[in-house]
Amino acid sequence: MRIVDLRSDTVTKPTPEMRAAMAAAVVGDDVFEDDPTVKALEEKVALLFGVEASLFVASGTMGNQVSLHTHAHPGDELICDDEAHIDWYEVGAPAALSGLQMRPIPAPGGIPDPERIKAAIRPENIHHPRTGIIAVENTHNRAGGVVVPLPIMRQIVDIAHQHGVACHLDGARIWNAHAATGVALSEWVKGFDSVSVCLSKGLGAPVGSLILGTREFITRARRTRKMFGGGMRQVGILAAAGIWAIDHQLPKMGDDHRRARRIAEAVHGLPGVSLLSDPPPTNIVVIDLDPARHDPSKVLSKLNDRGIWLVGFGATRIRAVTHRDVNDEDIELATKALREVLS
Ligand code: TLP
Repeated sequence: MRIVDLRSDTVTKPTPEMRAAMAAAVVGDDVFEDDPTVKALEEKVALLFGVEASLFVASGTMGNQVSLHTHAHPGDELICDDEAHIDWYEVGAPAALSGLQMRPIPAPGGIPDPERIKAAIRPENIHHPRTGIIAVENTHNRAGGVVVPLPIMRQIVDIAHQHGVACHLDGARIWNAHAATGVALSEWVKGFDSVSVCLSKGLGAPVGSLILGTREFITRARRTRKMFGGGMRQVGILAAAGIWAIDHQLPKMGDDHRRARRIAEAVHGLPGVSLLSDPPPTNIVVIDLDPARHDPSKVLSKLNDRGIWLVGFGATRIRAVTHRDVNDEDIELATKALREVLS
């Protein structure tokens, strides 16, 4: 049976061309900073985003956590939104690894309110934790791939800096914000003190993320990465996949967004079905099911029986994510199955 795997954009497998680039990669020991392919990737990404430097890390979680740790002082407070990946899916790492206290702020629709963030910054007082970091996520995963508008990002960065607070961007899918809006990657990261971007989501590389920042920040982040066990050796074989992904996949990301809209159109208006964002702004489709009509776990298992894989995304919610390894034919199979199961 043909499987259409829409569980996440992390499920892509390296293409034969990507594998060829990996096999041909010139490598060295990256802890000694002499892997030329890692260096080439880090320089390419820094240039693309208009920042001084970047650092290859194993995952998006590592990118976020190495960044947070490099900024943090134990006992500091970390402000993020209450649906942020950092809060939901990173295993409590800010507290466990960096001694950070979480201060999640509601952000309806995934769009943080700069005024609410400003109000949450702690005033100077011997009793209070110090507000150390503000983190923003763009595109926003749990909000259904929503693009946080550029003016909001800029306002948050300004507020952070006016209060002497570091600002971090979880830009795992910032590529999708760029593809959806046409706004340059460099604009999306402007002003942030650190940014984490993933190669292993919509770009379809098998492994890897990068941290972006000033040369001084990246030098310190390199030490944190080593402390977290993330110093890798002949890792140019993975960096080569990343370079290939940026060159070949970035220009095609709009196709994923078009396919996500196709899924949304197919389920739009079905009884007991609503979409968190309609139309979906990027490659994530979050479908809300009325529990009086649909049992999400049964829906998922019936879809599974038809070879269409989605994930549960809350008690009454399922998620489909489009990516390089699903084509138009796969989307037709998925929409047919979704209509059958949800009608
Ligand atoms: N998200 C994964 C799961 O962890 C939920 C997914 O399937 O969407 N930031 C954001 C915004 C993410 O969505 C993810 C992964 C990460 C960071 C972490 O990346 P990895 O999985 O590489 O550690």
